Amino acid sequence: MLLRLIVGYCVIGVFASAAVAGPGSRRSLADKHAPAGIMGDHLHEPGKWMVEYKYMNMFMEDNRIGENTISDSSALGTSTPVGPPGPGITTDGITTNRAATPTQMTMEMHMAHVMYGATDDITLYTMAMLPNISMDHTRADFTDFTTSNSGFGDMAFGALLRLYSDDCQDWILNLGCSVPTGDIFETTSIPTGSPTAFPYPMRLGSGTFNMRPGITFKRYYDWYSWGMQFQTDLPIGHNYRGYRVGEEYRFNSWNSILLTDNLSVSMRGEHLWRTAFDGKDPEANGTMISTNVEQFRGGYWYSLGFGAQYLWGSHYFNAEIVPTIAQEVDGVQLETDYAIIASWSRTF
Ligand SMILES: [Cu+2]
Repeated sequence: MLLRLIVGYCVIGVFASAAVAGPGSRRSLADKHAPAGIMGDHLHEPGKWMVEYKYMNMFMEDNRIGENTISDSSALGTSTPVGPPGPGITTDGITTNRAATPTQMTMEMHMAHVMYGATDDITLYTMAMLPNISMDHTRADFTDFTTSNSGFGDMAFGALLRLYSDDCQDWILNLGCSVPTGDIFETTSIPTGSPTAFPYPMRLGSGTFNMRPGITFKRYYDWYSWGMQFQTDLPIGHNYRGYRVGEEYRFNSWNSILLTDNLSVSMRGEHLWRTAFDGKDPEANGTMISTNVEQFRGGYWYSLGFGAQYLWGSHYFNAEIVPTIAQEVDGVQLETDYAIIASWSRTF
């Protein structure tokens, strides 16, 4: 895979403009930001603002146990081990999806992002999120229903600190966090006829304060750049409904190639690890549906991002398509197919 990536870049590189600017203005060209799926990778000069609108839509279809796709009918009433079988891991099954199984889900997210350069070495940011989640289901009698939920999500903010920079590279520490502004107490009457709590993945927030530390490295060359980032999302304590969402750990690496000063293309690889939920919401009945099982939220996902960036004056466009190419879920969960991410930003 790595070899293919390198060969691919060499081919693109032949077509790359030889007349790109020197290292002095290197951070102001089309690859100045990381691909669209990455946050917290760049700083702004003191007194400068950036506003950004970012859109994401993630598509999930079919159920999976571990690494294997299963049919909708075998997802109903499945007895599934807790975690992938392995040395020291119990294979005692949890029987779930007795009432219904999810078959498909889209998670759309509108994000408003503001950054401000406070000093040479510190940039502050905040981000508001509006998730819009829709899930299709099949009942045990094979009738279908769809539930959806949308509203204000958890608000994120933090500070980006420059650890080290020279002519062509940056080390940036992200001291980030989120606050529980997303509602986790909404109900739907669609599946049962009486108000029932939304299952875990359809709730708008985590219900907890989360720490989100991360670290980014970026290096620029004449006509290309690369970077890597380790980013976490760590809930603190339990929310008022008695549970804590899983921890998230993401490792990303990417390359961007300048085709001209104003246009670049990028490729990114993302490893995502999620842990199971802890505690339990007493209203989440895991035997009825798998999206209510705390142990069935963790796993590992590997995705690739193919992106392009376009700089037009002070306007910056950044888009990516992100297929998930490998995943191993704990228990039975919907599988992730792909996401699309697009943003417009402006600095002034
Ligand atoms: Cu910015």
